[in-house]
Amino acid sequence: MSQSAQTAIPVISSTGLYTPADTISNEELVESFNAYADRYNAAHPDAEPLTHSSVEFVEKASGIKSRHVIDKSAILDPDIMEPRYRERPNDEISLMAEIGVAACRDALANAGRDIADVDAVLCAASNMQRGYPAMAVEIQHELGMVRGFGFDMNVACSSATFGIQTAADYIRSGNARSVLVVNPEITSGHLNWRDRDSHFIFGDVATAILIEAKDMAPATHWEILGTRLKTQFSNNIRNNFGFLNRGHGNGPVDQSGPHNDKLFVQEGRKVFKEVVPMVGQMIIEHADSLGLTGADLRRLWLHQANAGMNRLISHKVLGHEASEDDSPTVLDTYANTSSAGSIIAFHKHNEDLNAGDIGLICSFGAGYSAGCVFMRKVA
Ligand code: CO8
Repeated sequence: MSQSAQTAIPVISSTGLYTPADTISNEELVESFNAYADRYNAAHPDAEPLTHSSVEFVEKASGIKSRHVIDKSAILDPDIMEPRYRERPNDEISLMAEIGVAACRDALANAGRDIADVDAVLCAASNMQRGYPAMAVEIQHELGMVRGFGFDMNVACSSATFGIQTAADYIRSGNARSVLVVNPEITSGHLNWRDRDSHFIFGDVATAILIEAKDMAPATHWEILGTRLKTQFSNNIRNNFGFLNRGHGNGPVDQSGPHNDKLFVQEGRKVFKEVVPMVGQMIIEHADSLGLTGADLRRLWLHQANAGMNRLISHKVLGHEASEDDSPTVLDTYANTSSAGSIIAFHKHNEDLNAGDIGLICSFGAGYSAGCVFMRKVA
């Protein structure tokens, strides 16, 4: 790499989005859960009875009204309550790569970028469809990249921001000049739709972010001013699904009941209370290190997990109640899409800003993990 490549400034050239056509409203979701609970209670008269879910609770506690999923019919069938995806042969693209490719193509088109210019693909998501070959390598192949490299990375809800910092570091060091970070999140595959505490939380989507050296970026782009990552161990959000589970000798897991510890579980109230101050403090300290205050920030694109969390974090950072214009939400229609949430918010709500405006993409979630990306618009 040349000397100029080693000192390149990383920018976000574009983003891309793939949204599944199927949607599930809170009303549909709660109706199906309550039918399941009634059937379970009738079939298990000696067990602790399951309590109905409620549309009012879901919207009030989370801000979620609806979510997109790849296939709604089996999820809503009280006799199944799991997604059903056709098993694909090895010579057909996998489902996770397919939706990732769709988001990447959208990002490439939005930047007017030829795939031949792209050096690397990082597939950054909460769950990977398989161990190997890496999803990123399959996406790279499907996009028609005949050089470069790809790998997978998982930092749960913070996967996208960790991917952005990794890509930005490659660009600063000269190891790459154009990097696609792609976040295919098929959360429906790892959500326990029979668990009243969490059945409403997640949705499916894929996002992609094209991070490039400034000298090759399109005229309109977002210059990355600084990135910062943080992790702090917590058991409050867990996913115990893993390849060693069969080694425990417990036999097949009973899928019929409401609680299945091999799927997503969390202590939502504790997460809320612990993550809000952690993230607020992190944003303020990072902004300060860049010579910025809340008053300098035109918009916050926060992780989309809970509307109340975002209200509190925005208030702490901006010093006043945030409007939808200050801190847009997509939670109402997409629900929590893990790492993709803040990127969807950015994708849908950045074009109206002006040259010189400064904004922040911020993620937070399991680990705990959190990531900040401060940017200035260039147009
Ligand atoms: N319907 C009706 N009532 C309900 C329901 C329901 N569906 N669920 C719970 N309740 C009841 C409870 O039983 C409780 O009743 P009681 O007071 O009588 O005991 C009452 O409502 C209050 O329950 P909670 O305290 O649990 O409710 P909260 O107000 O805390 O709201 C939330 C729950 C919405 C989950 C909230 O705590 C929250 O959003 N917390 C933040 C969570 C968060 O940000 N998590 C991040 C996780 S995502 C991530 O990092 C990576 C995940 C990777 C993807 C995985 C793919 C699947």
